[in-house]
Amino acid sequence: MSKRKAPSHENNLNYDFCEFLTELAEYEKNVSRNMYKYKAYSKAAATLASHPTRIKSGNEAKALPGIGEKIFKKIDEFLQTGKLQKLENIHQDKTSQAINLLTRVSGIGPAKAQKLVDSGIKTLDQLSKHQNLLSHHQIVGLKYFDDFEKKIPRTEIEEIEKILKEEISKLDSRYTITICGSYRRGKSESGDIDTLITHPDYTSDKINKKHKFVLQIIVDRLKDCGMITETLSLGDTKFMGACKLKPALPTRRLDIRFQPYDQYFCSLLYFTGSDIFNQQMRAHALENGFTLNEYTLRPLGTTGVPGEAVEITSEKDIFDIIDYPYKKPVDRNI
Ligand code: 8DG
Ligand code: CA
Ligand code: CA
Repeated sequence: MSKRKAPSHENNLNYDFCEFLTELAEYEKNVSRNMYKYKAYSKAAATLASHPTRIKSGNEAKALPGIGEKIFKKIDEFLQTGKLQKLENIHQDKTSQAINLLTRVSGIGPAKAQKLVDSGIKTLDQLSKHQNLLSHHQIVGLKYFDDFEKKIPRTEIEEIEKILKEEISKLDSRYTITICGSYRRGKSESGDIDTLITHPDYTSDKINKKHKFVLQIIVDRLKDCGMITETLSLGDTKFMGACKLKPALPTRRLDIRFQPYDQYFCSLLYFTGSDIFNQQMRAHALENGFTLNEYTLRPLGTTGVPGEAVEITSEKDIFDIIDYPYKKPVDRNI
């Protein structure tokens, strides 16, 4: 994934709070590695992002779900002083700075970043002199550090989409290829290219599960035509890599998922996001007795054990079944 960012600015009257809460969340995830606190800050940011009015005091925020004492005090501090002392301190801290920098390299997670910092590596220059400590994914991530942080204009993704569709349909015209993520949500630029592929012959039941080489064949085809230039990782259903449309353009991050036909709509919904939209929709599903993930929607029995996957024939089906108002992809930008 591209690195997590604050909830979208659009229609968000509490954007500045979301921004500092997301930064605190990132700090907890990357530096303290406290996933509990990370989730608490992320949840608070998501709540404020979708709140229809501007929050005027910590006290007002307190009434909202997921806003506890620590967070409403921070909102007050921010409203009164225009900043947060905790973040000011973090910005001054050399170890935090180094960990934040290193985790921006694709493939380097918080634990790896901490290890590198412990062994004295704090800059990209130092990192490039110690590539023996890195995996293939991390070496490629470092090589394209600048390129991978550049946003991809929508028009470029449109061209890439056309080529992906042309090339893959040469293998078999029955593949469905959809670019998801921020592109499907109508954004004018994206961090990477999230491609979802399915085919009616591949379903999740045992007999049709044998799609081991399908993604490999697709990736080979895209390499042969010059589109895919790097592989970060390749499994049966998930490819992470890079592509390049023209020599003069940057190398772009490309993710491909190959998903069973019967799970296509849950995957489409998940892979379209946004991340925060997904969290809210999954929470709503749970309140209505369903568990929703990137593969299936399943009812929860009285004991809380998920039942058989519900048959889904469209993205809208999922909304209808959990009784959530339908939102078009462009309205999922939270
Ligand atoms: P961007 O690339 O333009 O920055 O935004 P994006 O397309 O929304 O983000 P992404 O990081 O590429 O993720 C694509 C979708 O995957 C995202 O919109 C929702 C879904 N997703 C989650 N949670 C997670 C997660 O933890 N990791 C990844 N890789 N994807 C996630 O809902
Ligand atoms: Ca992605
Ligand atoms: Ca994306």
